[in-house]
Amino acid sequence: MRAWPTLHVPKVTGTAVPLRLHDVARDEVAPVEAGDRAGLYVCGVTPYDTTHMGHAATYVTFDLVHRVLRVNGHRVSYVQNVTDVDDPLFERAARDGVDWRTLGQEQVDLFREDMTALSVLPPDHFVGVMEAMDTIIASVTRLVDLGKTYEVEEDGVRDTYLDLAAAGGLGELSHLDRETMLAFSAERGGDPQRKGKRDPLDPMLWKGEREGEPAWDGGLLGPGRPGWHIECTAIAMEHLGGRIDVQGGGTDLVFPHHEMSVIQAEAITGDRPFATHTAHQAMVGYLGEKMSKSKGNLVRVSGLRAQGVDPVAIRLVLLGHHYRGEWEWTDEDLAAGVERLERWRRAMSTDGGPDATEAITEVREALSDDLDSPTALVAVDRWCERSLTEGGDVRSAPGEMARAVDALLGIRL
Ligand code: 5CA
Ligand code: ZN
Repeated sequence: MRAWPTLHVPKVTGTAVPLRLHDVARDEVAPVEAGDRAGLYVCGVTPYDTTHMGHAATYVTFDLVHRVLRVNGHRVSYVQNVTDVDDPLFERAARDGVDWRTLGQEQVDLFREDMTALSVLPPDHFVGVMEAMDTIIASVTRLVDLGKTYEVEEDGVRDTYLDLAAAGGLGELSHLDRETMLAFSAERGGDPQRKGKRDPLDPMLWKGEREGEPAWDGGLLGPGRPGWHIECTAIAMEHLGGRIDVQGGGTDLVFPHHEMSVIQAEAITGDRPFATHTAHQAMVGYLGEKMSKSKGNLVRVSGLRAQGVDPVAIRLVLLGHHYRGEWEWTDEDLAAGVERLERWRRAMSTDGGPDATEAITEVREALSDDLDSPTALVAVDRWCERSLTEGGDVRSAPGEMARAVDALLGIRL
């Protein structure tokens, strides 16, 4: 599907600092050793109740990965999916008495507007499940041909599962104990209780058609619809091949979603690792709990925009928190973001200032050190403070600083 408009990424003074990023599988911060072309896959929204601050934090975090790689001279191929066929989407549509396709489309439109407002660079491929159906069916069929699947039949309906024992690799990404895996599987769309499965953790690849549910012709798989994890595996592999540099999403996706996506891709290619880095945005909370659609404790980007809040200030609030630490959205934080933006605007609209070279290097270094955006913002704060209190006679400095924060932080003054 159509993504959202792209943005110019200005040139930044100084030299590239190679990106180092935490990899969940290795549990260490390691260099992203991308070649000329870097492949980035980020799990996209299930289109209802978008875009809340948790979603926004995730996409801004991976926008930093995108920007740092771009500024460092890599060409980035960025792919993001849209889970436009999914039970929670059907349930919401039924609750509200609307068609699930209409709900999905409206919410994707809203998501595009929010991403544009937040200056997130668009993916090169923004792919809905419905439009990727053939690719997904081909991936499941390949796993069947490889003998890594089995079927469970109930009331004449056939479901196809991945056979984890045949595929291998369980636990190598998440490092969770089995009890936690079982709990997460039950909480996050799996069916560990289901009778007839070889391993309760085996993920469903193809769900046979049930009455009243949408279904597609799966060829030998029969009519039905895809399981969740195989969608991301198939979409990522179609556009980025059998190896990607960075796989991203929120920490709620580490298990089973990312673990299964990786196992499936490796089962298809016979090669590993599928993702050289898997990185996760920590959960953003509100009023003492994880901000989530199911709880309804949401602060939406569109809601704040409607109140007249400058989306650049929202982005500054998001960047003020390191992606690996959990945090809560508060009004005070937003007020501080609005103030910070106002100071930056004042400092960068003068016709001279203190030399910006060192501050820009600090921003590059902080971001390349596992996306340390809070430290990057403080480096810019310090330069702005000096500029506003002491002034400076380097005519090009405010412009250089403005271009650096635009290119690297996505802050467009
Ligand atoms: N469609 C699937 C991924 S294939 C999905 O998880 N959709 S979602 O709409 O629930 O979430 C979209 C993205 O936002 C995911 O990467 C998810 O991990 C992330 N996310 C959801 N809630 C939060 C939160 N409270 N804090 C941070 N990130 C979140
Ligand atoms: Zn996904």
